[in-house]
Amino acid sequence: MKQISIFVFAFALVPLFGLKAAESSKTKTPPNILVIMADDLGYGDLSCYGAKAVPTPNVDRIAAKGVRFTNGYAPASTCTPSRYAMLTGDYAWRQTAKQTTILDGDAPLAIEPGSLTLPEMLRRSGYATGIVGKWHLGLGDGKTPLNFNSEVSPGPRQIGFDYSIIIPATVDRVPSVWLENDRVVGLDPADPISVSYKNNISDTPLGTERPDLLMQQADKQHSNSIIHGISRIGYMKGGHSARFKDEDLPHTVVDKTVAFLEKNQGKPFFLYVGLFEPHVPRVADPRIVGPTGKAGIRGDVIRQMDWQTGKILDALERLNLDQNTLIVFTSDNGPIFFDGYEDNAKADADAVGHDPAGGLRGFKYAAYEGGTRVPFLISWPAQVKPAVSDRMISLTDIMATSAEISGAKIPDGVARDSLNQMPVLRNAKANAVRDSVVLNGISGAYAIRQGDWKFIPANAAKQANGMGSGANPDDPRFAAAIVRESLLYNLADDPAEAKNLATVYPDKVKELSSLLKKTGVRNVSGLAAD
Ligand code: NG6
Ligand code: CA
Repeated sequence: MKQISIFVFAFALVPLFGLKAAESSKTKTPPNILVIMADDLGYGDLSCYGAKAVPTPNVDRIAAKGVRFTNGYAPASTCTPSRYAMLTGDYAWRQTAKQTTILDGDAPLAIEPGSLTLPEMLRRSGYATGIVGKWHLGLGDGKTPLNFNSEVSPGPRQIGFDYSIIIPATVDRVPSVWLENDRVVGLDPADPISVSYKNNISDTPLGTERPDLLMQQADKQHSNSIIHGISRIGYMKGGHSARFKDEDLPHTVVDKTVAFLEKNQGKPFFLYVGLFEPHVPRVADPRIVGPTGKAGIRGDVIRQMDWQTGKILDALERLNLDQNTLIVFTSDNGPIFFDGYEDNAKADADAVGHDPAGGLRGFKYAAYEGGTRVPFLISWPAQVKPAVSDRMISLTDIMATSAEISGAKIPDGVARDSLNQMPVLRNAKANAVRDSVVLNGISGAYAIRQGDWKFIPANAAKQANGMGSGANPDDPRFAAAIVRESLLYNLADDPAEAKNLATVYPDKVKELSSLLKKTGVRNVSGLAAD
């Protein structure tokens, strides 16, 4: 009797063990890695982070399946340095030779070709790598003038992406075209493109000349060439058949992303999707969002961003890739209402009580929390349980985390600001991997957060700078980013950075000041002498 029961018991275990073995070998396949980065999306802009007036059910699907970080950071409050940091694992201010402030559409490549970036690391580990959407990290070598009529290189494909379909800078900067694998899409050789950020070479009227042609009135900086009813920063001539229409952008993003997923479903892949929303100019396609919703146009383009995310998630599910794909959903910097175009964003949001920064202080451009703390979701259903985590994480950490799960090695001196966050992803209650983070605003503003303390040294800037060519340095929005006196906050008691404790805790100021110096930050006037 005893024997029989042991036999039965052992037999019953066989299928169980068999299943376990199959499961673990399946999850041993390196996961796909998909980074979806919104543009200027704030900490309070998603319904999974508490937004009431802007529904984001699709992004919320990622939150429901993964870890929602409440202390996730973009290391800069503007696009170029944040994306640089994400792709290299280094804070952008570490590099000296190249420019990593907001780049023009004809600026040279800001990342060294051939360097070991996040995509290059994964490519060397056998991943298929691709980028779809916003680039804004420069193109060309800076020696020969950029020529958009032939191969535009070096660019994404020289820093690790096998496949690339990008717009060069921002939607509000010329050239208003797509580049696929280094060539302008839909270009007629008989109508070559030229671009200038200095001289008016435009063959379409300027915003300043024909405001009657504009869908949205714009400030002076955004009033150069008009492309399909929107005036942009910079002058563009030719390339008429290649010029995108703003309302088509989300469709191209979805189509190209889904095509990449279909093509590469058989191997591990790394895909970086740079969504354009809710950055200006805000143009929503009514075929996607229907009539304008409660929170106005900014709410509409967030819904449009959510729609694209949903289409991408649907494709992953259809291709059975959803379990073993690690998805990061985040933003490159905090939100802003007015950023050059009169689209009534602030009044519409105020009317429904929508706060894009979710109660944090400041906006895009500033080193305050509102400029740098962003939505940060990571899901990987095969390995990571849903959780909410208050542990600190930065965009730079995507690289070391990806190395860990793909088996790639990061040599010394590379990805210096990147930390492997797998311990936190595996156990939301694990000790924090990241103890501090450095944040960088415009005009040389820096901040360091360590634990609950945040220190923002005064900087010497008299006027705002670092906002890209043509911007008005006297603009009050930029002035708000300048730090005139050193600031110390305790974020646990004062998440909105309202109570400056710098004179109350001078030792804390000293400690964080020397910690910030130790990271390598230079030329900040408010740092204490050693
Ligand atoms: C600024 C533009 C802004 C935006 C930004 C880049 C002003 C007045 N102008 O120069 O509209 O294009 O550059 O944004 O602010 S980012 O998110 O790509 O960094
Ligand atoms: Ca941005």
